[in-house]
Amino acid sequence: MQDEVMFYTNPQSRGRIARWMLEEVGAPYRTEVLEYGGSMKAPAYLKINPMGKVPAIVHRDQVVTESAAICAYLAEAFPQAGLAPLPEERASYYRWLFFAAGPLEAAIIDFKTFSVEPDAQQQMTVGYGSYAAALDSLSSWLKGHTYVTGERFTAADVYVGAMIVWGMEFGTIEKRIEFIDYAQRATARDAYHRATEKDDALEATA
Ligand SMILES: N[C@@H](CCC(=O)N[C@@H](CS)C(=O)NCC(=O)O)C(=O)O
Repeated sequence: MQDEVMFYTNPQSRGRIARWMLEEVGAPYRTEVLEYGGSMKAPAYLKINPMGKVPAIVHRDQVVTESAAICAYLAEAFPQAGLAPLPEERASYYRWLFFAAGPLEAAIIDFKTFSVEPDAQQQMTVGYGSYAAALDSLSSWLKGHTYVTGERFTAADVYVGAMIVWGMEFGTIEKRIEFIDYAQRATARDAYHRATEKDDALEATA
């Protein structure tokens, strides 16, 4: 199919973020489910993503890995969806997209998954400072903004939204009122429901 996106994923993975974005932009796409430790680490897939991780997409012979990059790429490759930032939205779009994919994700994994907490000295070096500081930073921003860039839903909300929605579900993000309200807005999207249904169905057959 012309302009088709090849989508490599596993329903129990960050691939759910990429699928949500694929559904948002209405891209024609084909899904290949990879198995942990199996096809994900096989030579054929390592040629696409040498990390042997999902998600990845291939579009117009180009590979994109990293969920946040996939969201940003698809917003630009399918501009008719209106999810790329307008010039006046770029500052907060890039700021929070990179914040979520970098410091915030590292804070969550270190503190909540591995129970690692940097001391005061180490907090000056580590990009997220502390889990509490990273969460405070995002929640205070969302207190004054309907979406990441203001009043309009963009690709940054798919990524930040996914982190908040699934983080609260898995207990890695505190259930603060700003996060709960924001998650309600994000998960009200039709594309979120379509993506969730498809991944849940795949998970049920695994
Ligand atoms: N930074 C990457 C992380 C990708 C990642 O770690 N994916 C996990 C699943 S959520 C994976 O494929 N793990 C399999 C492995 O490392 O063998 C992203 O945001 O896409």
